[in-house]
Amino acid sequence: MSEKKERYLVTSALPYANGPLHIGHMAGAYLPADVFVRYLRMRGEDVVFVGGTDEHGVPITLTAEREGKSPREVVDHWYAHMKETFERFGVSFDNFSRTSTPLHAENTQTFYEKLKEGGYVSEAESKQMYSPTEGRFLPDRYVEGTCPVCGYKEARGDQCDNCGSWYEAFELLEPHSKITGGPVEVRETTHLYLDLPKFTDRLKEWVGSQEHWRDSVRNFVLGMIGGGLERRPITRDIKWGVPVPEPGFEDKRFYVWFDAPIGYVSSTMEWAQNVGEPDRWREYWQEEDTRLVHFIGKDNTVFHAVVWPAMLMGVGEGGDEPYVLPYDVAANEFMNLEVVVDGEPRAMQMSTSRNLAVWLHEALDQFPADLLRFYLASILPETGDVVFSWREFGSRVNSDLIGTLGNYVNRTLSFTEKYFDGTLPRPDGLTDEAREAFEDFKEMEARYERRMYAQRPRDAFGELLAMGRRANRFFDAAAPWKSRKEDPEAARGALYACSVLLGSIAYHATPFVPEAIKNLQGFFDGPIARVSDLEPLPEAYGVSGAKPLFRKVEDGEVEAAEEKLANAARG
Ligand code: B3M
Ligand code: ZN
Repeated sequence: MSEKKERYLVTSALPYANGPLHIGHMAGAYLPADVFVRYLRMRGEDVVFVGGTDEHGVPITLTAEREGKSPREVVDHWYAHMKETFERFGVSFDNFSRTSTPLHAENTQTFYEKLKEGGYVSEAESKQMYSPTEGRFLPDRYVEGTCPVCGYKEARGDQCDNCGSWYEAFELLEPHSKITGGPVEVRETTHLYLDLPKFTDRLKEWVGSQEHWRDSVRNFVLGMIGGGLERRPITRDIKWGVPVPEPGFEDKRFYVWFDAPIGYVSSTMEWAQNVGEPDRWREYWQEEDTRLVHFIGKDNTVFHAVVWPAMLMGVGEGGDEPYVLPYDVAANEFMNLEVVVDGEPRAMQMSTSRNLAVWLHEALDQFPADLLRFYLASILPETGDVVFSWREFGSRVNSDLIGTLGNYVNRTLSFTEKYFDGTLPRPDGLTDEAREAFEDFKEMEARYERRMYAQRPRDAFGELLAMGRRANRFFDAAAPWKSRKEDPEAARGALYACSVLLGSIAYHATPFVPEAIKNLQGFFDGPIARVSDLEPLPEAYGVSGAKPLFRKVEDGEVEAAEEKLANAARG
């Protein structure tokens, strides 16, 4: 239980605005954050949840070139698409921004200036591939050639897909541009570097004391520091991105991973402006007692748990503009897909280029968001990789959501409406069975809360299902279908107790299936509250016009969804 109210700033990774969102995105960085935030709000915590799109870097320019569009056209389209998808899925950002705003460019440059003042930026030359016909330096991903190790002809700029070797682009034989096919050559270029080694001791001490972090994240970071940090380039030879305020850097831009995390700050500033208190972002970024929690996919760990904290340390130095450091970096594992080819299910890695993915906007055309949220919450990749299966989606929804939770709600409400005119006054006393059920609920509520505060929404979800089973057991034992004839007052009292449990189930279900609980409030008249907080018990509960909260998933729907994936896998 949290006695003291905290101040939370929660972020979800900023997805590149270059394509649609898929369920893997959702399970990694958005649904767990949203569930956590919704619960914090219900507990009365002070919380701001920010997000936005990442609109710079090679991922954007490559998409633009492939599609014959400008980077601006690409990001405008996908920003709007992603924003809408997040809304449809019920991700309740307090602000959803984007990194191509003037405010964000200004912030990035300010961060840079402060890091430079602190002595954390240096300049150095390096070798880079240059295309004379295009008149520009080419990022590694734009270069192809013959593998220096195995001779494979279509090796990528930084890695060979045939033998797995890892090398620098200038080591390729007969390198050429992936865009024009023309030859490329090696040239010297100058870049700015962030001096990470200078943060080694501070990072080590700080990470070492983060005992509440997930072991996987902490060990990763400590291992990296142990191996020795290196300077990292923070500029690129590219035309799309935040301009670098240095003479001689007019044709360069900041590296996307330099500006992207600053996007969290920019989004918070935008939020503060929108709520009419432009200075309030400072509370969340600059007051020591803020808990800054970053939800990300594990491939982004190094940037959030090493580079970004170093930037925050460097920028906050000097005292006038201190920055908080992340309280937690909730890095999640990956989600694979179950693909059924010729009756054989197997787990496959998602591949957006092969269209082997479950696109969220398409899934939302077919199913209500709550059903998808429910299933994804049950398999969140908190501790290891997981597999999304349409078949399991159908069975989880039909058995756990509808069979356990929905059924409990339905029978409590329909009995009340049908046999007791929809009104349940508080009985004079509680039976021992009701008292016991209440006590069990209080324990489950406390466990749910601990798990949620520890950023373990999947474990909290398990507690919600346990509540559903416990409540059904109480209902079965009270057997109101029998007692309503033999002892109507006892039946009414039992249904009253059932309603107390129903209010608690609804409360704890809200972060996972918010839409359904909103609908429930249209026909259930009583507190959606924890049993632990019901003191005294309400004078009455009422029901009128109850409807089922969830719809079933049909076999045909599962088969159609499976077929779509199988087709993509066959190619
Ligand atoms: N856009 C990478 C990704 O979408 C990157 C995250 C930025 S978080 C500041 O996986
Ligand atoms: Zn090779």
